[in-house]
Amino acid sequence: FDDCNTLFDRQTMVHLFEWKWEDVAKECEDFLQYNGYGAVQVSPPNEHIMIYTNNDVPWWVRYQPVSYRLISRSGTESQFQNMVDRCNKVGVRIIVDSVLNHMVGVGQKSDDPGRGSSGTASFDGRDGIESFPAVPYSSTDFHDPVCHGDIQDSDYHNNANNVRNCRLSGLLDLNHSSTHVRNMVTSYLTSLINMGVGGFRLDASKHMFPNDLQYVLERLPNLKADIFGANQKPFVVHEVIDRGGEAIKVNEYISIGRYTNFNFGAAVASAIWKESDVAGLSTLGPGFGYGNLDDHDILNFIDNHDNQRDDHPYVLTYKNGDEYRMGNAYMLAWTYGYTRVMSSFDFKLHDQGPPNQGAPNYACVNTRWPTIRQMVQFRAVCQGRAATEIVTESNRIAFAREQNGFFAMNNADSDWKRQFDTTLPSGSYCDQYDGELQGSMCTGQTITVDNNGKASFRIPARGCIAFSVISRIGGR
Ligand code: ARE
Repeated sequence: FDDCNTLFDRQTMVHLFEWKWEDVAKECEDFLQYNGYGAVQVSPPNEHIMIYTNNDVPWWVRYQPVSYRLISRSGTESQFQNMVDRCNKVGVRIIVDSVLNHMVGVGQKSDDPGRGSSGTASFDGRDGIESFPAVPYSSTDFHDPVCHGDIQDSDYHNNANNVRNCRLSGLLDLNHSSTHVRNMVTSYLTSLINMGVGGFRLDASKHMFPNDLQYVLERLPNLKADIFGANQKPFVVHEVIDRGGEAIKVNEYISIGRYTNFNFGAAVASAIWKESDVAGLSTLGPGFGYGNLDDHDILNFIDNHDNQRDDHPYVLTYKNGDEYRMGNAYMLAWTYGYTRVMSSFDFKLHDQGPPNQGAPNYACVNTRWPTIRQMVQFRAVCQGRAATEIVTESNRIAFAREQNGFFAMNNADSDWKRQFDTTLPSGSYCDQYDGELQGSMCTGQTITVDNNGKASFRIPARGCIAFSVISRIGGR
């Protein structure tokens, strides 16, 4: 379940958080296929609760399922199928955010004012009733006999059973040891595979027993052979937050997929904020502190849809502007894990739902980050190339990607000027961090590499430089 099943030169996933299926399809065709993106993580496609407050529907309704029918704020089943087909056709995989741990929050029911569902299913989440006829689930499918209440904060540190049996903030907790529940979630994931999806981000895996998940995952069919080739297993990444000191350890999940490495974004943020030294980022990888497991165990990211909404995020988010650019650039330049970047929407309030149009209106504003687009291409062209010629100074790091690329980050407050061994063929290269190559014109700094692969150049204070064989002026 570790294999991302993406094309070799497409090594980054993008989370198109809350995007509509029609917009995702268009994004695959118009943008992602040309820029090195291998996969899209899409918001949960199944039917969910709708809660209307002040003319808004919070983003988190997507995490309260009422059935496994494919009808959500992002679109209908046929729109979903159309997106999967169109993205696969241009070599971009769809990874489905799958909410298997629970159903709606206790007490929510479809006939309450201001409540409903994104489809037509009725449901009654009152304690003890717990009825979801469109699956169907009834009260016996939940964990109430083992734990009738919420997970407590202290459980995270000392009671793994409670974390898995009790309710995560009031969400009705399914019992995955039950044959019926196992069959229902297996058939949900199976139907998605049969529609052509490439894998799953499993929401709240921490809150489910690994052996129950293993039972389900082992019963899934292979991916569609006409798209992915014969005998391919779906990609699986478990949402497990384990930054140390937890009763539940990431290691419990890595035999059944990758896990979401929350340490990475934290380490990059603290280095960019100078709480530590960016020179130390050269050790980010297997063996670097707790939870930094092998490459194939890891999905790395700078921020996700949850921690970007924290009151005081411990990670960089779009609100950090240039620092966010630096953090993402570092992640994409560095060799570790499979990477995921975030595409969401501007928000003022934690609960705020997406803007009505679902996707940015590119005709009016250009909301994409050119640096991230360039760095995703950089990562694609450097795939399989080790980081070599690593140079570190205080608050500075630079490295080559073995004859294919070169990256430097200068987090000091003065310019960094020196000679580097780039390992690149001689020629003139265009900086992909602050500029880009447009035809034969470079919109940023030009770097000249001599016959020995050496180049002298300046990296601005608190800035980066990146260049690669695809930014060679005059071609590779
Ligand atoms: C909403 C309301 C709640 C209400 C509930 C039920 O906000 O007030 O009680 O509905 O009616 C998202 C939102 C929630 C939202 C939920 C359902 O974040 O606010 O609740 O959707 O609509 C833990 C889990 C981890 C989880 C995070 C948020 O381990 O799995 O909490 N992340 C995923 C998703 C979320 C989603 C859910 C799970 C639920 O990414 O977007 O919630 O499907 C320590 C621990 C972590 C713990 C963390 C926070 O770090 O180590 O394990 O994460 O604290 O508690």
